Amino acid sequence: MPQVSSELVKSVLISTGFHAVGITRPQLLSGHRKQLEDWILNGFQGEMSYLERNMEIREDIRLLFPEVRSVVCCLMFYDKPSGFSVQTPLGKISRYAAGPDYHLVIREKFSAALKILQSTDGGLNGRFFTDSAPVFEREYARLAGLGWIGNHSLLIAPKRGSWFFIGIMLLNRDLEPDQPFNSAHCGTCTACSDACPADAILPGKTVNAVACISYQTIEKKSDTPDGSSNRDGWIWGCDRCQEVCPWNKRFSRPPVPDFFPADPELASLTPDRLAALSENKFRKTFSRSPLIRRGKKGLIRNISLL
Ligand code: B12
Ligand code: SF4
Ligand code: SF4
Repeated sequence: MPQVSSELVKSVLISTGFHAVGITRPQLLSGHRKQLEDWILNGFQGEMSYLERNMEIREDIRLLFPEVRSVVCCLMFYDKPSGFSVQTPLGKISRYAAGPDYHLVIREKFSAALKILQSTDGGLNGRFFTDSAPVFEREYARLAGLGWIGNHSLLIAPKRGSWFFIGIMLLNRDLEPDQPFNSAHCGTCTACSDACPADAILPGKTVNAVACISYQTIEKKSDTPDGSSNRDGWIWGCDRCQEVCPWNKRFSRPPVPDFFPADPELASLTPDRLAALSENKFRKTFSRSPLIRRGKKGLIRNISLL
């Protein structure tokens, strides 16, 4: 049986629904490990203690999947149609969370793509993930030539902006790598750090996660107050640093059917109706939504802290 080529891997991933694919080789990311360790020493991780674990794997992706020969990085955009509003009767909900959970969508796409590729190459073995593995995803996507890391610390794709998720597939095949994206195009712009309602964007493309509204509304489990009290109306995530970025203002893509239409419940759900929903009904209503993550209690906490 023939082995897959980089062209075939890319075309299968694009046909399954990814919007950009780049390939690189596994690398030792010791500089990034050191930066992450310093970041943690500053306490920027807050309650996200998982970031303190598996440092060896973060540094060397081969420990995650010893057979890995190629790191295939994929972008999936979640742009919304013009006129879309993050404002709901509950408060502002980040646009990534308005439709189905990207973890589910991306996993389904990777699973379908790997099956297709394995039907051509029986010895092909792979692992895939988005967000969930101890991997420097933005750096790998940069090494795979997909964009640069902006001052808000997110990856920006040239002429496309940053409204996307990164998914990674590790394969046991030597594929042709792409050129890393070695330039950066923020120039003298400071729009994201100027606009951040929580002053969370620090010099050196660093974000103090504890201050960031995204952490406060999604990641933080406890009710102990910390970080900024200014939530800027957000009850789930925050899009401010990306909304003001000229790369997102200048370039937009057609809405992506996988993430749209937005959950119809969100347009009509008021705080009173939410409070009246049983936990069971809440879980059923939002079974494919990222909002399920902190349960009904978490959402109510976020609304009460506005
Ligand atoms: C933890 C986390 C968060 C935290 C911390 C954010 C952060 N900036 O790190 C919180 C909860 C705040 C968060 C928020 C959001 N997140 Co988040 N998050 C992650 C996660 C799981 C890990 C990121 C991480 O490792 N942070 C640790 C710190 C230390 O990283 P860092 O500050 O960038 O520092 C690195 C570099 O700057 C570099 N560096 C700095 N100086 C130097 C110097 C040298 C010499 C070297 C070598 C390196 C170096 O080294 C550091 C380590 O890599 C990734 C998924 C993943 N596995 O990568 C998603 C991810 C970054 N998040 C994502 C998204 C979409 C978001 C939100 C937009 C969601 C929302 N709408 O609310 C916000 C955006 C906030 C923001 N401006 O960052 C996407 C980003 C997609 C993109 N376009 O880049 C990712 C990639 C998830 C995915 N799979 O799509 N997130
Ligand atoms: S997501 Fe919001 S709070 Fe977090 S860094 Fe961006 S603008 Fe600031
Ligand atoms: S808003 Fe400006 S500084 Fe921030 S990421 Fe975008 S281009 Fe870079």
